[in-house]
Amino acid sequence: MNFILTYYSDAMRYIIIVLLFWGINVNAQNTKMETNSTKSVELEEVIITAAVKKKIETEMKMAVSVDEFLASSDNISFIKRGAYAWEPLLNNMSSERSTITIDGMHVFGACTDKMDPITSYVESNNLASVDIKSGQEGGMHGSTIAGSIDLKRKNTAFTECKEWKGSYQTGFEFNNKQLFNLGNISYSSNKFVADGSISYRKAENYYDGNNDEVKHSQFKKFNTSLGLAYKTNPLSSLRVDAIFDMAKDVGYPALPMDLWLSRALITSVSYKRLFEQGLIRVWDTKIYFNAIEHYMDDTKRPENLVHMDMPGWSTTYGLVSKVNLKKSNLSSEIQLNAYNNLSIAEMRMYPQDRSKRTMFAYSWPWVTTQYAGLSMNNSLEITEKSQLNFGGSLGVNHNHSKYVDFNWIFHPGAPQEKTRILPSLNASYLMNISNFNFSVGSGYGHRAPSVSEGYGYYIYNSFDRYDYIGNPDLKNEISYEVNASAGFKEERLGIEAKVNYFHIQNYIIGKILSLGSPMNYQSVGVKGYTSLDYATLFNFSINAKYDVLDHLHWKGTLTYARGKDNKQGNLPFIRPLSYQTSIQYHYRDFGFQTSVNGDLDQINYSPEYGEDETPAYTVWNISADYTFFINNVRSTVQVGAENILNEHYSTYADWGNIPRMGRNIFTSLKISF
Ligand SMILES: [Cu+2]
Repeated sequence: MNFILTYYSDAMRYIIIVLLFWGINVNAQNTKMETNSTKSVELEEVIITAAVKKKIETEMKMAVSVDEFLASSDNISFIKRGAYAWEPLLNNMSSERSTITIDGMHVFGACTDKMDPITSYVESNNLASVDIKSGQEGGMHGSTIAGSIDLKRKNTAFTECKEWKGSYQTGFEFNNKQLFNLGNISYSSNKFVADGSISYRKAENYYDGNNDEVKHSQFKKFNTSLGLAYKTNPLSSLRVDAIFDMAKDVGYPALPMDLWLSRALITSVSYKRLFEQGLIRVWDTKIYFNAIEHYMDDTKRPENLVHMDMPGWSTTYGLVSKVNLKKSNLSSEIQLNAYNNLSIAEMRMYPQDRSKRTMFAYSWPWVTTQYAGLSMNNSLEITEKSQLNFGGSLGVNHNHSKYVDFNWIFHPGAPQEKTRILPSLNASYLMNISNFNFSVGSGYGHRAPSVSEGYGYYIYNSFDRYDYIGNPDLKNEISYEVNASAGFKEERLGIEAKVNYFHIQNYIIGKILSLGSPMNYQSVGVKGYTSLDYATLFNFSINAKYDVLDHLHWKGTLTYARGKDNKQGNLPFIRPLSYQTSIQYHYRDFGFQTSVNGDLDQINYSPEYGEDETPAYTVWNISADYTFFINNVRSTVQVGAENILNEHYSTYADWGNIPRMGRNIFTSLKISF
């Protein structure tokens, strides 16, 4: 696999470099022409994608990382182990409880310590949008409890005339000396489309609010992607896509080790067909393959007396096939998901002398997960002002552990294979009354334990300092969910409140095991994954925006969450009351924006799961930009500062209370043609 990845990376780099130069040459000679004569079906499709498209930038910053962009969504929070690869929590639930996909493709991280959430394998310049769905509404891509996050890649539409488009972004962030360069190019014609992107980021250690260096917080990331589409006939097209991502020398200040190298190759071939009439409107099928390799490194930490190499590999192939149907006032979407994943993680222990290996174990003993599921979503327009959405899915999940002996140490006689049936149902009702809109909904769904929860062996968790052991016999986690929303909208003012409540049966969490001794000298004991009878979770958010003047906009968000176990104890990683407010002002080609965000005191923390009380904090940010044109080239420059007051803080979800970045001045330039 190593060989394949290296080979692909070199080949892809070459192709992209050639494409980039070719693009620049051809564009110089190409005169642009406007066209209105696209087919109606294609137009319809373009409009749909245009409506979904949301720029990957936040109010404050036009050049953001994928993590920074996700952080601007009010139902996503993060566990942070450093400056890189934050673990997204949807509805205050850990990433095992949500499905995170790239264009519907399942990709699984190769790190037992969650250093590599899927969001770390894409880059902001190869994404068009991120589709976040809460709870069982997110069940289209497979079984879930918290919902789904689908990262949608850039995908240029066919055009009547030949067209070249491109952009280049560069920037520098002063706090951690982060330099980034992101380039994009696309070519489109009537028959053929090509999208290419390339990016490189390099950052050194960052400094906290006391101007102290946070050691081991550096990173380097290279990412490139290529997509080629060919129109096989006026209504169908074939597309090939690939992403290659490589991170090197990434520090995780909150963990006892760093990352030496992680590589991902994510590929797919898809076929899409549109239908001009009849019940079926769109049929979209994709087969995919992705391979991830992950190598940790603890040799740069002087406190480690014994060294452990913990490499991991995750290989997935799968199929997604989707049809969109429409008949009078009912539109439906049916999706078939099937995938096969193999997760392997090794633990090799060495004394100072690396020629003597003292121990070997599989922390993921070659665990295969096979999943196949059929999902359906329907939306029925009852009247012009009311709509009923309903759907469900049925999935089969099969696990196999090749080296089951490791699982037998704590669970003697546990079966080597396990098959689970994962059903899900959801319904919601939406209504508009003049300027008001309301919705109520409900959901029910199962999920299978993750590879670590089911089959993990001595996975060290530096947050509570326990080694975790998986249990192959865990029951399915079962979620019962209700949700509601109410909104008001008029010309200048918009306000929306959302609430959801989850009752999760067989909630999976680690509990101290009396047997077994810790393997790592830093760990204080062994915990086994077990099921609580139930746990409950409540999330609330309110969003408001107001156009004070034509060019002066205000926005505000307030979120609150509460999570409890079956004994009314607090669940870990639940965000305290948090707020965010921003003002944006435009004058001609100038833009100014300022924002304040923060969390209140974390009162409901959980000492049982390693948490302590985190005090309140407030962060103030400011930025300004200027846009100008030179011929047809649009350029924007931006200068700003995050955490202007240099507040020294860490959030409730900062692993090991590592302090966050202090004052950070950032500059960026974006050129697009
Ligand atoms: Cu790792």
